[in-house]
Amino acid sequence: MATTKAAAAAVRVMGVVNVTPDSFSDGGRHLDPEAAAAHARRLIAEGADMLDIGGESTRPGAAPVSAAEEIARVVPVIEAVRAASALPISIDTMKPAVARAAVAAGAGMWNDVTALRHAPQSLALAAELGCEVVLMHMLGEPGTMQAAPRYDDVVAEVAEFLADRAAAAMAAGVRRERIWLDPGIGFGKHMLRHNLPLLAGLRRITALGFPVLLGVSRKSFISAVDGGGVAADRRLGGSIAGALWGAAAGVAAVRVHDVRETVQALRVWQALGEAAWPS
Ligand code: HH2
Repeated sequence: MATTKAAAAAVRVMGVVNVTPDSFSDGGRHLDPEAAAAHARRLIAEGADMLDIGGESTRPGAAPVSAAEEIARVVPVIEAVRAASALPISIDTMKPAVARAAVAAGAGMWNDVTALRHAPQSLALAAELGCEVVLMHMLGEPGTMQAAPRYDDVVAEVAEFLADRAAAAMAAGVRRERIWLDPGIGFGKHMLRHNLPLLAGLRRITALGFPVLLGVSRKSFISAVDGGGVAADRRLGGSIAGALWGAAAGVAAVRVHDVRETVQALRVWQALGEAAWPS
C-alpha cells in the first residue's frame, strides 16, 4: 500500500476549481464562493495534490472579465482553501493583477495559458512574486484560437515555443526550478489533426527537462474521437485515458475535473507497472 501511494504521488493530480459562470466543462456550478470552496474541499478529500483555481473561462466566446471581478471571484476561494489546508494552490489567470492578489492570498503557482505574454509586465511580475509558473502553449487568442489553427509540425512548433518561453522567463529572473510547461491541449489546435499528434509526441515536451502539466480532462477532442456530440460531463473515460497516456510519457501532473477517479486510475496503473517491472 505504501509503495503504491508513494508511486502514485509521482504523477500529481491538480484538481480544477472554476469560479466562473461559463466554463466549458462545469460552468456556473461553483460561481458562488461558498460553493467553490466546498468543491475545493471535496477535491482535496478525493486526493488532489494541488488545486487550480480560475475566475475566467478560456473557451472561445466566453465573456471577458475585469481584473477586479476576477479577483472578487477567486480570492475568497483561495483564502477559504488556505484556511482549511496547506495544499499547493495554483491561480489560473492571464492577468498580472489577479496573479498578484492570488499569491498574496496564498497561491504558490501562476498558471498562465498565455505563457506570460498577455501583459508586458507579466514576466517581471512572475520573477518578483517568486512563485512557480506554468507556461502553456496557445496559438492565437482565446476568443479566436479555434478559427483555423495551422502548423507544419505541431510537436516541433509547440516544443520550440515552450523552450523559448522558458528561456524568456529565466532571462526575466524566474528561477529554472520554478518553471512548468504545458502543451495546451485544445488551445489553438484542431480537434484531431493537432491534439492527437501532440499527445503522441508528448515525450518531446517532457524531454525539454521541465516538469510538464497536462490538461486533457473533458476536452472536446475526446468527444471527436468518441464519435462526436459527447457532452463535457460524459467524457470521463477519455479523460482518464489521456491522463494515463500523459503518465506514460512522463508528465509531472495532470489537470483534472474528476479527481477521485483519476487518482484511482493512476494508482492502479502505477501498481501494475511495479508488479510488471519490479525495481
Ligand atoms: N485548460 C483549461 C484552462 N486552463 N491551464 C493549463 N495549464 N492547461 C490546460 O489544459 C488548461 C488550463 C480549460 O479547462 P477548464 O478550466 O475546465 O475550462 P474553462 O477555460 O472554460 O474555464
